[in-house]
Amino acid sequence: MTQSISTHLGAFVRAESGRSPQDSTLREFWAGLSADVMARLADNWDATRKRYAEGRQEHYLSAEFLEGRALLNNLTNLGLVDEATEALKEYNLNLSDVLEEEPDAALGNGGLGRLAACFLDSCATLNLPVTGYGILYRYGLFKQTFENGFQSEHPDAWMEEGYPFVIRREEEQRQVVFNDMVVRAVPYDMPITGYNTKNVGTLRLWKAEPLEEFDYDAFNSQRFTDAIVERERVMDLCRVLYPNDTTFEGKVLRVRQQYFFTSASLQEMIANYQAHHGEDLSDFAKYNCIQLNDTHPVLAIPELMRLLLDEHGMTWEDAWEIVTQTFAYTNHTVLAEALETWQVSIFERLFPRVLEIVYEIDRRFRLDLAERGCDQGKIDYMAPVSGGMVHMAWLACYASFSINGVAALHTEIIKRETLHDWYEIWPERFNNKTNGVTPRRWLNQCNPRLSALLTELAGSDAWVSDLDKLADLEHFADDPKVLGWITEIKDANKADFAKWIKNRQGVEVDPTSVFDVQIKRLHEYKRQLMNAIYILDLYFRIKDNPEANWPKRTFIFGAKSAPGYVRAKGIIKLINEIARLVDNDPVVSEILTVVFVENYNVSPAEHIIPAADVSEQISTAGKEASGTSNMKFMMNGALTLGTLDGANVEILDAVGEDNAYIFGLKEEELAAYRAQYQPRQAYETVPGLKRVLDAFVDGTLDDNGTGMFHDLLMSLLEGTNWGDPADVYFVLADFPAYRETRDRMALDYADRDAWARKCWINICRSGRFSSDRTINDYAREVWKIQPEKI
Ligand code: Z15
Repeated sequence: MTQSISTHLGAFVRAESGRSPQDSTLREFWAGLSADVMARLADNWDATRKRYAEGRQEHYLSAEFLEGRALLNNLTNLGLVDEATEALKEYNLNLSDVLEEEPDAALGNGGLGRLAACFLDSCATLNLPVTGYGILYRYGLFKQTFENGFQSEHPDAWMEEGYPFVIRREEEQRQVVFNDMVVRAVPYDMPITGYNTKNVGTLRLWKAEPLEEFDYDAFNSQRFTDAIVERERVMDLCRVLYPNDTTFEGKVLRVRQQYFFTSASLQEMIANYQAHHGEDLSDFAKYNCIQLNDTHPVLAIPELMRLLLDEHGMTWEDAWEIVTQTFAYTNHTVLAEALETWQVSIFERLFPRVLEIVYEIDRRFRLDLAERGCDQGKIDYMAPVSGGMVHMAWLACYASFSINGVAALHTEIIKRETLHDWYEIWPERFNNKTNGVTPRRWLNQCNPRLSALLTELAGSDAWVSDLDKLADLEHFADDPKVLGWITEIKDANKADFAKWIKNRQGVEVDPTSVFDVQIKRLHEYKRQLMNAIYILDLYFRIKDNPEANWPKRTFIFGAKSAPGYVRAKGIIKLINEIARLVDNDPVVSEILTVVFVENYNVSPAEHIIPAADVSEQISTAGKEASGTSNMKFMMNGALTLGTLDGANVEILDAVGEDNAYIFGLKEEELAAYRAQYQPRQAYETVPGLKRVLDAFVDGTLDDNGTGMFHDLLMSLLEGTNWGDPADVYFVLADFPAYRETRDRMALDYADRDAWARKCWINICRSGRFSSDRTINDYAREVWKIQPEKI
């Protein structure tokens, strides 16, 4: 199709609305324009799929893909943004208004799911033969509202009103067999377009459906309602995304989901192999590599064994050889509460044959380790099955040829601690792949002003798919004219944000204030509580001395808490109460504003990040495996206020100490610090701290009688009765250094040229945090795949 958008838009909109375009809604325009985009990419998509099916491929298995919106991404990649803008003008519509109609595909919780989405974007752009496999959740991550400052959760039926970017592929369905049900797995494919390429990759999301449209027996024997109930039991399988980030919840339905999508994906890989390379599966690993995104898809290991043994008649030895050359495992966390361990009894109930295979892997593992001279204690600890539990990470480490962490520090920690015993035996399996983010969505699309400047200064847009090119622009850091433009662009982005948040939540923010942002899942280790304590302390300091020359600041939060994570919900309520306290104070509200963005998600992030001045990356050292918002902020010219944790370490390495604000205890200092740490002493002696913490419980802040704020205080001062020490995450220990650094940062902002210079250096040195760099490293060092340009 070579005709312009305006030629067909009316027809596409009519097909959606059944009305004239003049009478159609914005939503129908969104659907119509999206349908046009799908029509335009169809042939290239088909050609890409056929091409990839022939050669060596990588399969990215992930329980989560946090895609966000698709239309602008696809319009940009197809070079259609200007045409679409013009076409909509004929109907007196704005492209940005139409884009805002699109629901976020929030099939992920946070960093891990968004990473998978960035990776697919890079694979498409780099023409790499990679396919993503996941689950078509009917309900994505819950929608968050605040009711009197408390988080409440609402279902996100994101595709109930129709979603144009997935295609059902009825003819490619598979069967997944559980002990107690047989399920049809129907693939829904989402096209993944790339920048400056015709290649279109695929995200394949499986949907569970009953084997037969109706259970005719049940219908005919007057058990109509039973038949309906049985159908719903199958549909339950992919009904909802579990809303936990970095915490494990051992629900049976969850393990069903995991087996469902891994089994369906493997069956497809085998069928595709046989269609192209013959019945004999000996060369399976030559043509296929599977990346396991955390342990959620680790059931693929015993399931591939089962398929090779039972369905394809292979010997154990041959099958194991293939399995151990196929799988690569990415670890995303060192938090103990995230480690997936399933009760043997659950496996027994759902898929006894898979359990049998897991036991056999376990038996051979134990023999293997005994032969290596390991003692029984060590063998029992490392075994895939022990204490009646299946340890998914241990299984992954044993069967995978590659084990990687997601930032340099994180990889060192898993080698030294979390997976140390495996590292001792198989050091060659371990490697680091520092995360990255796609500069298409996270710079080119979300920050058009800055992107235009980069393109103008660079003389082309080549930086969009080769972010290292920005390094050539660093000399403009000494050009006062350019520094002025950087400041103007940031101010314009902040004014846009102010309009957006006013319209969304009715909050007024001052675009001339420092925008200080922490957006990420709510977790104690991420220390939103330390941020809140700072703001409350600042509030009291301003009350003490209102005449001083306080810089104006806007504190922006975005965070969802897992619905069952009571303490995290307490922190949300606390921040909302501090926002109210500040807002109700006639003096302080002239200087400070606290905004908690409701329902934080990918598309809000696209509004927030380009407007940020300060990027809060304040996790307890050693706890944040990588972090990825830190990279998005850097690319958009916000300065990092952070600890030496995760990828912050590498950001500091890239920009140097003059261009980042680093504070706090280091990971290697924490153990010794813990031995003598007395949070209560910090409470008594650190100036201002007692006043702030007492305000949790003395009536200054109101938790509506829930006791939440008292619990937060106790978590800092007393520890818990289940054995955690007080202040597990060193909030009070790091608070003085955090306060000093953050204060200094706010003062530094006043010199806008000096500040802009730092921002520019951050932007120009962000090349290594493009997911293109990450994916090239995976492709070369782990997947051994080559670009296949159509
Ligand atoms: C998740 O979002 C992350 C790790 C996990 O183990 C789970 Cl279950 C979810 C995050 C890490 O917390 C974050 O540091 C990292 O940047 C991200 O994965 C991508 O690797």
